[in-house]
Amino acid sequence: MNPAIVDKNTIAQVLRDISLLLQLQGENAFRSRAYDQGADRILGLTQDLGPLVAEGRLESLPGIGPALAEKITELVTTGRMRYFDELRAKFPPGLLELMRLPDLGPRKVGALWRELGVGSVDALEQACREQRVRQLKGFGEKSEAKILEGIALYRRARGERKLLGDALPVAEALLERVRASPGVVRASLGGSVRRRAETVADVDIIASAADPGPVLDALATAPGVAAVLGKGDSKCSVRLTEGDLQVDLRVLPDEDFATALHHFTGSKAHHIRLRGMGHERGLKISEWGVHRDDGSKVSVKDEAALYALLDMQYVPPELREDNGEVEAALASQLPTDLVTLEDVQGAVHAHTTWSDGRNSLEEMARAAKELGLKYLTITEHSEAAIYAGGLKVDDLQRQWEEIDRVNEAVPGVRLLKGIEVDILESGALDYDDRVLERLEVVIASVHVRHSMDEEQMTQRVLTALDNPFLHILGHPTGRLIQSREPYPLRMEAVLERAAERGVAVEINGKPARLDIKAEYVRKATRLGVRLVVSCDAHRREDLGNLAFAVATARRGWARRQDVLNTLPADRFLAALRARR
Ligand code: DGT
Ligand code: CA
Ligand code: ZN
Repeated sequence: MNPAIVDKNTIAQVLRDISLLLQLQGENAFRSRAYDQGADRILGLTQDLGPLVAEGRLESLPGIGPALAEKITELVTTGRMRYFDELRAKFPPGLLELMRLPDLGPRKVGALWRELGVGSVDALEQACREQRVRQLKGFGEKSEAKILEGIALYRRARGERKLLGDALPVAEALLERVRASPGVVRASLGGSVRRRAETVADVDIIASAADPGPVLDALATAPGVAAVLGKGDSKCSVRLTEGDLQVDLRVLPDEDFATALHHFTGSKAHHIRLRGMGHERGLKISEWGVHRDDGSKVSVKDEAALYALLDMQYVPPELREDNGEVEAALASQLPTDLVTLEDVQGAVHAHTTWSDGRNSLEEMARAAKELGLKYLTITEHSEAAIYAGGLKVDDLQRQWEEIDRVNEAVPGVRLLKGIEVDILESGALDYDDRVLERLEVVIASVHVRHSMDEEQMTQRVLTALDNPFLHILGHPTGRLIQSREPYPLRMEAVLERAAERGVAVEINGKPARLDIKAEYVRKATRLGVRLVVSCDAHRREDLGNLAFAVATARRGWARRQDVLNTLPADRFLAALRARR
């Protein structure tokens, strides 16, 4: 079994839940603490869990005894832990959720349950409204109000759409579990996750199998499932503990797989267009497949066949938004060489312990090499970025020496000497031109003073673009999805100037940034702006952000030749230097 099916986060969550349930049961603190410590140990591991489990080395880790090691091994190798399942079965299923409310731990939840029979968030809300909670020892009128506030907060957080970066890894792990379950012929993610939307409401999975039963069970019993919301003959919906994410799985006969996958991938707007085109050809396209006017069913073996039926090019999921892809596909003008993750040769934008990153230069180099990357641009913050440990000019020389050492020590991957230099309020860059000209990769970004008006901010960025030593404009709009609006900026003018000056524009792959967004990527490519996909890494694991930058590039119809870091290192550097 693929160890990724039960990742470290899920294991830690299961161990923490066991600790909570033991406390609820009134066990001594010593026993429950062992599980919390185990969870900490697992999360703190730098090595992969797979080999540790396979070689029976788990219990050699401090803090993990033989009994705990055995339970974790069972979870990793079978996807279940009987001890946890039995413990969980002793309580109403909603109790664990109650303990996730702000200010409610095992002691209070235990009292609410034993004294008032409260076993779910809804029941607790009702008990507070009926003023029954204040009658309990240790609770009062004030705590009722506070609990109600906490419930509202908790529900609001749950109602929010999730970042793709949080949902995708969880979705992929569950997809693997579905794939590995008995009788599965094909399986895929669907919905907004497959289209790589910036945020998603839930995860959709579509699978084919002659007998859906065991496949639906595989999801219902997956570790990390907080509640099974519904289970029928062909569909199962669950809510996960992690991020309160809902997952819908549909299992169909394989002959219906392609059309169902297409339907549940969406978007709805894209479907509506296709349905209209089907109609003109005497074909009825629906959730149930493609039917002729006489009611007979057209066999559709895969999604490509569906588009072929409509005399159009295949449309990749990331483009299915009805913003021109249908017309382009009919006219055979859809790009067939959209950039892929495999095309990307090197990662742009990485921080290390030299500024506000968590891993050393050598650790980052090794991690990049493991991912098959040929180069990584090291771009620490500059002097003005005091909050982020920005480098003084003197530091640069010493860092270059270390980069040279690492480049010798880790063959096969090359660290490029760069900087993420602050764009000051005036539009000047934070280092002197004489310093900038010695760097291989110069990214310039706005980090402070977001509150300028549109005209001031536009002038600030345009001035920066005029600097002859600038190569790349970093996270150009400064937005943080769901938490910070982009600063006001005339994007059209910025992209035009970037095209004019030959400055590349970053597609930042950090899931909360995705900056520039897909819509601007499309504008940029139309204007002939050169792009880079970046990971904005502050730790090893962030190198994976490249996938989100590539997804954004694809959603913006960017082709391989639009993205400079699809080039080998030497040609990439030459392209950066070829300013206009
Ligand atoms: P989300 O979940 O809000 O992030 O976005 P989606 O696109 O994943 O939406 P979801 O999960 O409600 O439905 C998945 C796909 O199923 C959707 O993209 C298209 C299809 N679908 C759902 N409801 C309808 C509908 O009423 N009409 C049509 N034509 N398609 C639908
Ligand atoms: Ca969805
Ligand atoms: Zn930055």
